[in-house]
Amino acid sequence: MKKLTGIFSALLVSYNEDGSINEKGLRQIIRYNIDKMKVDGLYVGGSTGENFMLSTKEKKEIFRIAKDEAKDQVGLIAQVGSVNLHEAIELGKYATELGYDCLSAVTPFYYKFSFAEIKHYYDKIIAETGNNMIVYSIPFLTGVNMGISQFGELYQNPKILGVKFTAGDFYLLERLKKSYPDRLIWAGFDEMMLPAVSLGVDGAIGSTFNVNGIRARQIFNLTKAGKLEEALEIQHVTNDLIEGILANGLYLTIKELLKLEGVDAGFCREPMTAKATEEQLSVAKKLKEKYLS
Ligand code: HMN
Repeated sequence: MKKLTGIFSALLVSYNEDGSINEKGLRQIIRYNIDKMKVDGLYVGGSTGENFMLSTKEKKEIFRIAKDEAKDQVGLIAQVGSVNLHEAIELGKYATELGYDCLSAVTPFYYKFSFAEIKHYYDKIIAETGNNMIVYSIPFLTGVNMGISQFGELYQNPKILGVKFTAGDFYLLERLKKSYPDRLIWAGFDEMMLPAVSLGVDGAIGSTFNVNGIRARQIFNLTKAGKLEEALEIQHVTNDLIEGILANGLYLTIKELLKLEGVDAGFCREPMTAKATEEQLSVAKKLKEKYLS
């Protein structure tokens, strides 16, 4: 198994204007992440891949292409979570057969599942696939908030390696690290990387690393080395960039930034706005000139 710590890009997917997968563009995004952003790995099938708007067949196709392009060059995590447990298991088996190093699954969403149901969901995916698992916790999108004791119950399953923690609750983050020191934590908000790393996270998984991966690594390494002032300088610049990206449309703008680097990052998938307006393009150009040249 490849190392799963460090800087992992939440992989963007290139779509054609009709919403179909642009395989050539997807391969270019993967190459850019590995060759230029020098990431330690890829988180495939996450929010950033616009995954929750795709069919099972399309999700599998993305897992296949990503593994075929990345081979064993970097760590690969497959996000297989779905409100349809049968789909999550099918995807988990598929990604495991392809050789993904680990699975991840978003907490089941939309319905108000009980904690017992959530635990059953993870235990069943793990039992059916035999692979390791990273819990994907993103309460602001799923509405699922788990506390320290609930994580402890999930961690009774030894195949759960830890959590991708996309939240700003640093008290919970600190408590998790202290209570379960053998479990890993990946920071999920790129704009809060410094405080998360200072509290001891083991890795970070982010959308903006597709274009800002070098700075992300600097923040990670400097913070780990205790050089907080230097790390903060880079976090400030990073957050100016992220603020601009968020205000202009998150995935759409990162795709435009990639296109300005010669990567065919394509369109977004409807119902997200598929194509950037002239105004959004011009903002992306300014962001590129100011922060990525
Ligand atoms: C994924 O599932 O694709 C990512 O792991 C999600 C990641 O945590 C990103 N969150 C979302 O896009 C909702 C962040 O990188 C986020 O985009 C960034 O911090 C800007 O807010």
